[in-house]
Amino acid sequence: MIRAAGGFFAVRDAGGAVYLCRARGRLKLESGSILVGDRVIFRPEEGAEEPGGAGEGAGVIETLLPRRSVLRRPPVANVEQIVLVLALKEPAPDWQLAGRILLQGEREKLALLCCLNKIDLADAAEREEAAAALDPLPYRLLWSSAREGAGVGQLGEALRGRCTVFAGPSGVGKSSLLNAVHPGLGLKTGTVSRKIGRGRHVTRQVELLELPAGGFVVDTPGFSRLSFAGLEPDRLGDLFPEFAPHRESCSFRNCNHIHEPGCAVREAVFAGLINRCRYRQYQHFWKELNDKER
Ligand SMILES: Nc1nc2c(ncn2[C@@H]2O[C@H](COP(=O)(O)OP(=O)(O)OP(=O)(O)O)[C@@H](O)[C@H]2O)c(=O)[nH]1
Ligand SMILES: [Mg+2]
Ligand SMILES: [Zn+2]
Repeated sequence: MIRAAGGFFAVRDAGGAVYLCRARGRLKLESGSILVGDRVIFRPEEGAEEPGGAGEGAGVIETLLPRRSVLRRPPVANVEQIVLVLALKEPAPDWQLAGRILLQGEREKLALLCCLNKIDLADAAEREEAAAALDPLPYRLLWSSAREGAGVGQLGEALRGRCTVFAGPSGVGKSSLLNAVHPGLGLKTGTVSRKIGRGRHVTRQVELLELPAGGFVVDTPGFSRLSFAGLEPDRLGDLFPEFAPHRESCSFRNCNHIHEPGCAVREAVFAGLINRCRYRQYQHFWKELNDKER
């Protein structure tokens, strides 16, 4: 399924033809039960085997196939990789939101790439600040400018042959970067409000696009809030990959790395081996999850 449109689901078949489908019975009851990226079995409607003049036929979705991965926000199924896009400026990076997106990716065991965009707008101090926020993190980092073309070639390489979702706040340049990689996509891009320093939610829907160089990409509307659902606080530490080399050495087997004595993760934070901001984020998320449980 490549796009939801007014109660219909646009489904692309193996040959690239697109069918506007209704969902059958049980499948359509739950809203959001079929996500962009979902693989489905569908039956073209009588007389619609040959997609019409607009290149679109009609059909009915019969079955939803098992998912390899699912993200809640942006809502998308079966992607292999998340490109988290942040702008160095206009709007300034939201590390808290970034952390939440990374956690979703870790939870689904997806490849993660952080793209710091709009480097053309930032001075050296601003770049350093961003680098510090991400150091040392086990994620691939790409500095880019959709406007001037920096990093665009590498981004194209990272997308080739894979199924990737772009995620991040509104106005950071997700659609602009995709256009820079593949000008033929012709995605609509917007402006950032000077007054409130935020994007204007130009991309309105989640849409799966085929890349000319092979692979698929999902452009998504930016968002600014993301809450955790169904995540146990005990599991949170597992989703911070930089804790992994240390947590085996914690005195307690089920250490929460909050205030237990002999916590090797906290020691690593004090020793500068784990990014302090990321650890603070961990504390913050842990508290949030515990408050929710109670
Ligand atoms: N200076 C500069 N501006 C950029 C860059 N990338 C994007 N922009 C501008 O930032 C604004 C927002 O870009 P979009 O691509 O629409 O941002 P988006 O992340 O897709 O936003 P939503 O669709 O609302 O989520 C546009 O005015 C772009 O021209 C960049 O690298 N440098
Ligand atoms: Mg966009
Ligand atoms: Zn610990």
